This record gives sequence, structure tokens and C-alpha cells, in this order.
Amino acid sequence: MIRCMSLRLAFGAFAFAFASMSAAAPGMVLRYDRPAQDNDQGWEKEALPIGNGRIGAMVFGQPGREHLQFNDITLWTGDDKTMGAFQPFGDLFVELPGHQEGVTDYRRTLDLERGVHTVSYTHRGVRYTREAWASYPSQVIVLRLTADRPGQYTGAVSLTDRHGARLSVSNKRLHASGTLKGFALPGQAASGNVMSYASQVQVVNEGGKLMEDGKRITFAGADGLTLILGAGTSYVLDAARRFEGEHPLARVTGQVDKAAARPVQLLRAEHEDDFQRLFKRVAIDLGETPAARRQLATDARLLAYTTEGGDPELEAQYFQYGRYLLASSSRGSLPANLQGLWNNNLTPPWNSDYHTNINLQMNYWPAEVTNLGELAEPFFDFVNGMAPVWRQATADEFRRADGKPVRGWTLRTESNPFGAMGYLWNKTGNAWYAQHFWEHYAFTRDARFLREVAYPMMKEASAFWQDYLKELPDGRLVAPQGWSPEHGPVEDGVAYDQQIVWDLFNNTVEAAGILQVDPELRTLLAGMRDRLAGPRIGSWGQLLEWLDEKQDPVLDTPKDTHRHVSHLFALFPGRQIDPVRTPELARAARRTLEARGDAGTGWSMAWKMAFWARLHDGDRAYRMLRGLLAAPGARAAEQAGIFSEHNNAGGTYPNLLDAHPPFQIDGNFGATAAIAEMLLQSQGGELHLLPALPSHWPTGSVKGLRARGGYEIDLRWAGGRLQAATIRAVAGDGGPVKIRYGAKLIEIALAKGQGRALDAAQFR
Ligand code: FUC
Repeated sequence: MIRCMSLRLAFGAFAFAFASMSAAAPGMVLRYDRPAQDNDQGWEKEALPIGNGRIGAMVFGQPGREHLQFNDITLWTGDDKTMGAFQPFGDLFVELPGHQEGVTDYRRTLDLERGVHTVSYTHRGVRYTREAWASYPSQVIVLRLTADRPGQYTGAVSLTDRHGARLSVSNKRLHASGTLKGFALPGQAASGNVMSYASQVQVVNEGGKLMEDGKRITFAGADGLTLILGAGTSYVLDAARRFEGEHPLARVTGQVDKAAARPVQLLRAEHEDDFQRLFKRVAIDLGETPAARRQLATDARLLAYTTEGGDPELEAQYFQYGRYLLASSSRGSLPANLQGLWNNNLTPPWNSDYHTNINLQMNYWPAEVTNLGELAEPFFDFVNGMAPVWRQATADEFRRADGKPVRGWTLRTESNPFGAMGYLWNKTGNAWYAQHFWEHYAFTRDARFLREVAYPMMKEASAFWQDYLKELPDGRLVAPQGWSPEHGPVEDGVAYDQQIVWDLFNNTVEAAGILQVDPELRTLLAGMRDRLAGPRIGSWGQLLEWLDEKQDPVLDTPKDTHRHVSHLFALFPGRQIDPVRTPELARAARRTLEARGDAGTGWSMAWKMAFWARLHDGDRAYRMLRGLLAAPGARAAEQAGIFSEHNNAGGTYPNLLDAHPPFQIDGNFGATAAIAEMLLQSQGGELHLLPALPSHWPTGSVKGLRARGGYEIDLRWAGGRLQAATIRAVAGDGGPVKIRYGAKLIEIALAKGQGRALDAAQFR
């Protein structure tokens, strides 16, 4: 607190310079003038997500029947041998007979800043309002129904369960409690999973009366209603307990009891404070949208943007939506999966699991740079929690040259939260995960985290590669039998593996240096890093994807447009290639990207956007954004010649969720990270301001981005040029900091906790 105060004093004048920004900041509200269709299509494309990082719901907003389809991120079938799938939990319905007809002035909104979904409409002269939110502090979902006239609510509340649980009702509360033991997915045998789960809904009325009617609670003549939904499972992230913890019934009952006993205004205020504390750390303004466009509902606006562009406020909102989604799907439990924590399908695409070859990592790309570093904790906990099972699977599979099992653990492409893995091995998954541990330290300078959490993990991943790398006759080291994700043959020394191992060794050497530990290991790993077969340029100027150039009709030719461009890892999220330090390799990366094209599924386009940002090509990154933030299949877009290929694949649904298709959340997270990358980079030991500012954003500002070294940064630009910057040393020890803008590099001294205002003149 004291530190904050002094920081604020130090920035007094500066806070002023940026004060006008929040007023100009574009609206952070998604808005629709009709409800979501209550079916699978509507779920995927129109319903809106709320979540507290553990439980969440898709909200449909039909006047005659509100529907919250809810999930708990830990509800999984499968076990440590069988993949299983992430499961839908159940549904909460509120029937309001008569409200399906004669509704006017309908409005449905999602407020990203407050984390509140609102539906309002007029029916027979009465204005009805419903608000829904998922509270992290109280661990329940709240649905609040009010009207501008008393006594208007007559209807029924019901709860369903998707796995055949027993449903009951008592004391104005609906209960569902069951176990997944013996539960089988359609067409599959039951797994050994004995997970127990429970959900409850308490109905609290103001005025009128409540009655229990079979398995429903009916209400008549109520002024308002508050529904408190709690849900939980017996899952525990502990391999020693076989991931089976306490029965959730007592916990869920306690959470619902406690929330139901408190005034709903307090519940909401507490939730809004909590949510805004995270969300408001970053404000962004990419320019002003013409009022006529701003007035459109979000779905119509997305269509207009798809064909014409010209909506920087929508782009800013899309950036912030990624932050909203992370805060809603990654807190205090398992990490965000392929669909965050939203799923309505017993057999979701790719099990809605943890994919190790891009998807889980991409979910966490925005965390550090957009000032939500603590939201990566579920990912770190997940990795550490799973490691015992992964170690065993790895020891069973991989041997060193001398026949002994390798040390450490590694991964297959698919994984679940009991340690089961599926599909081919993705051996550098361990090293890629390690990068996130290192980056968390790089951004936070949290020495305890480095010593106790990151370094041990990085060291173990390094041990695997010390044991597993193979020496070529010419002395170079290669990762044996790897696969450039989902592309080409399995063979030695694929570029993707080489670059990721380089990244691991490089970061581990740096970490050991900072901690002043393991001097011999440090030397050893530095030596191995330098002997790794490195990035090479091929016959048409491309970056080679495999050790040697392929003689193939498609692979390694300019005709290859595969969506994975994994051999550019070194450019992003790695730091082995960059336009300043390794210009030739950066040119080769550009050549490869040009050939691969702009098409792809959601995550693929988001990754390419980040690649272009790292190549300092803001306009090209922006072009990718246009492709990603486009209505899938919009014919108009094809006519306009914008990414016709994309629009058959990736893109963005009316609810602004990423189309893979179907919905897959990584593209949302990747896009947010890539936009940040266009405005600020810090991977090269310097803060690079506006490294890839597109000509479409001539005027704007961003406040609160984080950079490696423990800095927080505000930027303001106009006419495509930097106007002002503030650098605050919010974490770590401060010290000299190099700051680049264009070709100009300056160095300033910044003490711990101190901030500094810079203006454009300093970069002339
Ligand atoms: C990777 C990708 C697919 C999909 C899947 C979940 O394997 O290649 O496109 O995103 O993950």
C-alpha cells in the first residue's frame, strides 16, 4: 500500500497525462438485440460466456425461458489411462410463461469490465431485467431477476444434470448429486473414473410465494428473484490421491448457504470489485469508431467490420475479450482447456482437453503481457500436479542410449487432468511448458517463484533432453524422431524441436546464473545449446522446417500452406530469431510466412499475427487480425477479396468466440497476445515501443501492459508516432533499462518502484 502511494506521487503529473484516456476508452460491452437461439448452434455462436475460473455458464437470454448451461472445469470422464473428455454439467432454467410473445426493446449485453451479463426487455408495459455473473470470491453463479413493477414474476425454476444424477428439491433449493462411476460416453466403455459431483440452486424471492412442485420450484407474484447456483466435483489435483478428493456436497452446500444468506447487492459489489481489479489493469484505445457503426449490435457490427473494417473500438474490445475470457476460465482450479471452461457436449471436439503442441500454450500467451500474470498459476499447478504421472509414462517409453530410462517427463499431444495422454508424442512439449515458467519469472522477477517453482521444472525438462538428444556424425545435437506438429514425417532434428530445446537450454542457463546455482550444469547446458543443429535457410530463402531440405512435391516448397508453422517458434514465442539480432534468419522466416499464406484455423491465424508483429510488420499483422476477426463464411468478405480461404475455416462468431471451427478458445487468447505484441515487445533485452504499429491505428493509447524485467508501460501515439511513454519498475530491482523506438535506442536508470515519463523528443 505504502509503495503504491509513493508510486502514485512519483507519477502525479503523468497520471494526469493519461487521465483523459479512460474517458475516451471504447465501450467494453458486447450488445445484441435478440436472444441466443437455444440449441447447439446458438450455444456455440450466440450465447455469452460467464465464469469465475472454475465454474461458468453460457447464457442464452430467451425472455420466456432463461437458460444457463453450466460447467465445472474439473468435471471430466476418463482416468490416468483413458483420455475421456471434459463434460457439460447441467442446466439451470427459469421459465416465464407468456414472456415468449409480445416482447419489445430487447437487449442482451456482456459487460467485460464488470463481468456481468444482462438481459432486459419490455413485456406488457413492464420492464424486466436479469443479471448473471460468476463470482470468484463467493464461488457461485448468481442470476438476479427484477422488474420495474412489483408482483410480476410467475414461473418455475428447474435444474438438469447431464449424467443421470439424482434430482431433488427441499427448502427452496434444487439439488443434483451423482457420480461418474460407470458413466459411459456414447459409443465408449465406462472408464475407471469415480468422480463425484453436486450442484444446487437456491431460489430466494422478494414478495409473492415459492412452492416446490415435483422437481421444480415455482414462484407466483414475486417482485424479484435471486438464484444462487453452486457446483463442484471431488476432483483434486493430487496424483498421490489418484485425483480423487472430498465429496463436493458439503462444500457446494456451504457455498450456496453462505451466498444465499447475503444481500445480493453485496454479492454483486464484491464480484465487480474482484473482476475489475484484474480487468482494469489494462486500458486500450486503438482509435474512434464512427457513431453509426458503434450503434450497431455486436453481431451486425462484426459483419460490417468483416466487409469494411473501420471499427477500431471493436478491435479494442476483441483484445479485451481475451483478457475477460482468461479471467473467467483460469482461476483457482485447472487451466483453461480448448474451450476455456465452456462445453455443452458429451463428446466435445478433441475432448476439449489439454493439447500440448500449441493450444494450451496459446491460452496463456496473453497472461503476462496483459497484466494478468497470476491467471497463469492454474497452468503451473497443473504441470506440477501431473508430473508424477507423466514421469512414469515417460520412463516406460524412453530409454537413453545406455538402456537406462531417461530422467524427467515429456508429453503426448493430448492430455487430460488425470495424467492420461493420447495421440503421438510431442516430446518438446515439456520444454515449451518450461518456457511459460521462465516467462512468468521474466515478467514478475519473482525470485521465489524462480527458485522454488520455475527452475526445478526447467532443470527437469533439461535433464530429459540431456539424456535424450542424439549426436550427429558432424557433432551437432538433434532431437531424435520428432514431428513438426501434424505435418510431414517423424524424423531426427525437426526445426520445431531444435528451436524449443534451444529455448529451454538458453533460459535454464540464464535462470541458473540468476540464482547462482549449478555452475557445472550451466556450463554443460550452454555447451549443448550451442551444439544444437540450428535454424537454416533453404533453396528459396525459406526457413527449413526439417534438418535438411526435403525433395518433395509439397513439403518445403512455396506450395505448402499447412496451418502449422511450428518451425517459426524461434521467432515467436521464442527469441532465437529476430529482425535486429538475426536479420537473415528473420528474412527467411518472412519468406516462409509469405508462402504459407494467411489462411488457417483460429489459433493458426493468431500465431501468424504474432509472427508478423515480431517481424515488425504491423500492417501485415493487422491484415491477419482482419482475417481472424471476421464472420466465418461471410460471403461479402469473399467478394471483398479478404481472406476468402480463412472464412471457410477460422474467424469469429457473433459472440466473438473463436471459430476453429467449431468453437475453440485458443484463437481468442492468441489474438489478444498478438495485439499486445504489436504495441510492445521485450524479448530482446530492451523495451521495444510500438514495434509493429499498423497504419490503421494512427492514434491511440494503451495503459498497463507488462514487460520482461518487471516493468509496466503506458504508451500514447498520434499520427502513427509515439507521443509519450511511462515506464514503471513495478517488480524486481529496477536498474538500467534499454528502450527502443524505431531505430533509436536509449537507456535510462530506474530504481525499484520508480516510474519515468518519456516524451517523443527523447527518441528523436
Ligand atoms: C492441434 C491442431 C488442431 C486442433 C487441435 C485441438 O492438434 O493441429 O488444429 O487445434 O490441436
